Amino acid sequence: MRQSMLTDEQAQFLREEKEALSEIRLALAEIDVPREALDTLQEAILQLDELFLIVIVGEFNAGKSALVNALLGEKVLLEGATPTTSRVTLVKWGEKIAEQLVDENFAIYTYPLPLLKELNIVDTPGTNAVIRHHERLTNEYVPRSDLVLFTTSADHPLTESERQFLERILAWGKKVVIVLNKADIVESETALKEIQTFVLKHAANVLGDTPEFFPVSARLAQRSLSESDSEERKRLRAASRLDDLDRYITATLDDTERLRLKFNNPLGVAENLVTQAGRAIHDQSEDIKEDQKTAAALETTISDYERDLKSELTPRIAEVENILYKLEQRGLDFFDNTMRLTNIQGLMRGDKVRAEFEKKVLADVPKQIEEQVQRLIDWLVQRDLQEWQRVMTYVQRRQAINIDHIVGAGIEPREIRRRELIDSMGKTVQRVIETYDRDKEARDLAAHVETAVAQTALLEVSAVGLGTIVTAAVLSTSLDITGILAAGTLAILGIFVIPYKRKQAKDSYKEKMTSLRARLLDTLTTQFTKESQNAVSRLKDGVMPYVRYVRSERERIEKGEAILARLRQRLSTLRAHSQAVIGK
Ligand SMILES: Nc1nc2c(ncn2[C@@H]2O[C@H](COP(=O)(O)OP(=O)(O)OP(=O)(O)O)[C@@H](O)[C@H]2O)c(=O)[nH]1
Ligand SMILES: [Mg+2]
Repeated sequence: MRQSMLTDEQAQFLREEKEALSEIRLALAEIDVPREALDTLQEAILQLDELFLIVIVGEFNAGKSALVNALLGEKVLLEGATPTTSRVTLVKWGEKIAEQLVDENFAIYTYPLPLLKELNIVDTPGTNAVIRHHERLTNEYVPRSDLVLFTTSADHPLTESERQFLERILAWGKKVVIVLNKADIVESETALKEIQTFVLKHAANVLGDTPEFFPVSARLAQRSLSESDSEERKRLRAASRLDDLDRYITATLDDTERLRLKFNNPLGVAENLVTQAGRAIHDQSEDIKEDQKTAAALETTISDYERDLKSELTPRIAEVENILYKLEQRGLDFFDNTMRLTNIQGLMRGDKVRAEFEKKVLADVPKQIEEQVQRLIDWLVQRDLQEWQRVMTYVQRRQAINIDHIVGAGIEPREIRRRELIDSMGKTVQRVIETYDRDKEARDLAAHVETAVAQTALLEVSAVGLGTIVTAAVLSTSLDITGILAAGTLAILGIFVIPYKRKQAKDSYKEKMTSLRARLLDTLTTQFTKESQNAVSRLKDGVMPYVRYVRSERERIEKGEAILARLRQRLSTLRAHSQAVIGK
């Protein structure tokens, strides 16, 4: 865009627009928009500094090259009945007529025509040609254009593939003008009107608006140029109707209108990319839905599991506590019943008292405790296996969905990654379940508990089974007390001290039992909490890579959505601003 044509305000806007679009491009790069799309936007931004660009598109053989030749008034470009134009061809102003084949996809023609000082024209290879490569060239060039001359031929006006192409052009936010070429082959004005109605109706359906429409004959226009008879020349020129299109390009499309189209061109491109990115993100968001459900189910079941273990542990350990309370009570009763004056004979025999104590007080407490702890272990092991099986059902459900979707074309890398994670999680869970040996798990757990109980300095002995440990602990506690009743002591102090001794024995016993209970319960609680946590951790290790991936994907998608929302806002502000500085 020639800066001299711009007001200060417009020049300022142009700078802002370029800056904003570069930022938009960077933001799009952040959300994985494909490289080619970013390049397209870059090209469109650069195009702001170039002359107004008209791109002629249409199916092969529609007469695009003939139309450019007619507009230029010279047979510059090659025409032909078969797919002819193979390069995107830029026609621009130059002092001399020259042709430069830049590469196999691109050519530049220079021509000393005044109109070309104001605008550039691009001829493109026809769409729907057998040579798909041509179509690609055309699609790539469309985003750069400021105005598209959509050329359709009167012998097959607006074919289905043309209609689809029109849709693609519209997606880029282009201003489209429809040229119906080869009007000379239409036999009557009525037939031409019919064609016009048909084309405009369908084009309006696509574009949402009735576009400008120019029926022309490039052939008659060209013929008029070589006609020597001036009357005939005029007649042919009039019959070609090319002047209407000419006038539209030179006059109607005045500076302001061109500026408007130019300013809006890269906005349309950016909007289209945002729309495409939005669609891609939406699809990804749909794709991840099943995984979100699965991940949420896994997280819930594991946290429920964790909570259950915690909440069930307390009452189960309380049962052990209860056994110990009863033991204490029986001990106290024992002292009350045994340490009596009437039983002085019995008391004199410490070993007998001790045997009595073991039989009546300790009784089967060790066995009870052992059984209770075993129940706790069995419950923990059972619950653990059950949890793995539950996790397996969620994994299998998710895998079944993958199998359902296996038919269908190319799987995306993201999808592949997700499937890998699901499969590896499935394998881990499967392996754990298949090799789960309940007896061994229970044995290992029991061994851990015994070691822990032995290690809490309840006893300085190595573990020989929980029951034995408990027996020894209780007896060592109680033996002190029965020791108070040693025959010698009684003999020396006589019978008067018995009530006092009884109280002392009971207090001491109570105190020691309290401490024994506290230590035993504390050890069991600590150990079982640790075991529960291990079980939960193992489960988490199996599923967390997947859960974390799903979470991070969700975050990525949300971030993308937020960026796109911001870009939409930014683009609409830019559009409004563009409108304001152009004064329309
Ligand atoms: N009857 C008639 N024939 C035309 C007219 N314009 C072009 N033709 C003929 O239509 C054929 C195709 O013209 P081109 O200009 O090469 O068509 P194109 O759209 O550039 O084709 P590709 O380059 O292959 O995409 C040629 O034989 C032209 O002579 C016209 O106005 N009337
Ligand atoms: Mg051509």
